[in-house]
Amino acid sequence: MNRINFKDKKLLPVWDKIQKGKRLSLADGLVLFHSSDLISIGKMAGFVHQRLSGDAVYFALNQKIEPSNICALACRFCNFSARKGEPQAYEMNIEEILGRIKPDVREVHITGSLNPHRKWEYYLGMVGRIKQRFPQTDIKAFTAIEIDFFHKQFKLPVKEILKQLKAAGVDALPGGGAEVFSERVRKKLFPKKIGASAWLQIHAAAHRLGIPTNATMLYGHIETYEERLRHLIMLRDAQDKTGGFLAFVPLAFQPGTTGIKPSNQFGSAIDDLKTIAVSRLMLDNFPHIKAYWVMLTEDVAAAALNFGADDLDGTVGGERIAHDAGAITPPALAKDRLIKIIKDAGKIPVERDALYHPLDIYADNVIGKIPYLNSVLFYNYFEKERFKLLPIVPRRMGILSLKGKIAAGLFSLMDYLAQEDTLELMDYCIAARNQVKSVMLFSSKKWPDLAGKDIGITDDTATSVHLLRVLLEKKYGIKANLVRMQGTARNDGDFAAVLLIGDEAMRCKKYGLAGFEQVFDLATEWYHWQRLPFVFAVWAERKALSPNDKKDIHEKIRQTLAKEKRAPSPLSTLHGQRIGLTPRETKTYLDGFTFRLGKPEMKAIEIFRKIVADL
Ligand code: V47
Repeated sequence: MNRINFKDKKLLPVWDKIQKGKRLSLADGLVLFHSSDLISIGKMAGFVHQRLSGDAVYFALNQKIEPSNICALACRFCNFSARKGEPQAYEMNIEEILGRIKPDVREVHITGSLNPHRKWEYYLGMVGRIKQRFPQTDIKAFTAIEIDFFHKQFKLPVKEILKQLKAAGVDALPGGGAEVFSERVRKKLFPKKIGASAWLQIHAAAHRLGIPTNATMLYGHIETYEERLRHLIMLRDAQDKTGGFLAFVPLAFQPGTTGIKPSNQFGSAIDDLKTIAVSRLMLDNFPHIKAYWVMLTEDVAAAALNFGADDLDGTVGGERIAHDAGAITPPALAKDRLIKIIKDAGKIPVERDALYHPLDIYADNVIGKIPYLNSVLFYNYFEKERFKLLPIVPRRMGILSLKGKIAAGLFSLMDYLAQEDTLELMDYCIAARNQVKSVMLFSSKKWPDLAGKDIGITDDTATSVHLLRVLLEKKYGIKANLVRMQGTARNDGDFAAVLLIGDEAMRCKKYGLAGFEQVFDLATEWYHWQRLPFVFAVWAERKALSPNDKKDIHEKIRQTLAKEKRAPSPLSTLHGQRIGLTPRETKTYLDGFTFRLGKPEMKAIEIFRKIVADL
């Protein structure tokens, strides 16, 4: 593992915990915040970044819409809000909002004020019209504060508000309004705003409806380090329960003319970088940490990419909240500029949508890495050298490969079969005999009773969805409607069953998915029918790669697997731990796979290919 030359020896026990995948405590967090060994803190956070996101750094072509600044609240830290009639007060109508969105935007981020003069239909109409005019754009809209306001203003339950927004086109909620989960600070700076428990309940309600969300923390004002850490720990606990948070966004306080005098140790680039790094280290269950350049400045955000941040937010046209409070950053950043910042940090620029699906990448020599436990043995010891690693779910890897962006990787079987003319099969695969444990149909019914029913399909699958169809139609002789789901796993009554894969399937198997009492393992279903293993993924590389590159990749995989045989990497256990498995369960799970393509595997591929073609 990485070597770090610690100046501050008090950090050594913390580093030991991080390497062993143990959770950091409040006391550990305080050690980090009080240490001046900034570089070591950054390296530890970089280690976690690498483990979770590989070399990826995400950004979006996005647009902020702040429909109005007329607000029923008057929080002390906010320079944005206004009263109706004041010269700076404004309200946009829906046409104005539509006029601000450029066609290439892939994420619209809507937050505003609590404007008591607007009707519920205005908000639903706004979302619906944006979706209708720009169907390729994800809508990340309304903070928990606004959701709570809608609930009170329009006398509808929170769940109903969220359901209607989702039906209108909201894809995710932004993380604003959390400020700092401290009653002391709340009473002083934003006494009329909802507190921690209401904020967390609204996010949990969104997660249960399959709406993923972000979380923020406004730092650098009157809060203490301990209050920051308690905020992070509350978010970490909430994430353990729902798994629905995508990104954490530390927001650097902009004093503007608020009159708030930040504590002395705050407001520096050192504090910003440390806060990013501590967030990465404490929030071990958050997939992404965002360096919001608008409030950090471009230079600090660039440095943050080596302090644990794996997301730069995006181009951010139209921002006002920070700029009204005196942020010195430009109003927007060009896509090329973001790509350059990320490349200069030695990372892969990954253009994403609001749900972190990679839409494009801007780097060569990228090796795709399926981010599930079943694939870890190929990557734990992978010496990437001049290659870069991009964790990416199977279906998305297939799409990027079609654009010629993936040099090699573990491909979903169906993607390999569809791209056989440009991809060359290697000797390695992920195949399961008898059971796979991570491709599961969670069902409220027995197989025959699924006829004619809607089955929710995880957006990540490229092969398992075909396996499911094959089983339904050829093994059980029934047809069902397979519907792609967006967002997190849930049961909101829309589906008779849901198909999940990878870590999400394992987590749901372990903790159960309410309403779905029957759990079917698709590899078992296939095995009992065909008496053959099932090949879920195969290693393949671009035919156009140079012979040297090909040789290099083969050699690296061979060495990785050989090293695993000699000394199994503790990283597998750590990964298992993150999804609730004991070390023994992780070992048994991994022992159940075949990683070499043998005769039975090749036969299984041929049979599957024929049945799918027949359908
Ligand atoms: O909630 C208000 C903050 C937030 C100031 O979810 C201020 O991806 C600094 O939430 N100085 C809104 N901050 C912005 C926000 C956000 C931004 C980027 C990405 C995401 C995301 C969310 O701005 C408010 C409040 O905490 N804020 N005033 C100020 N003077």
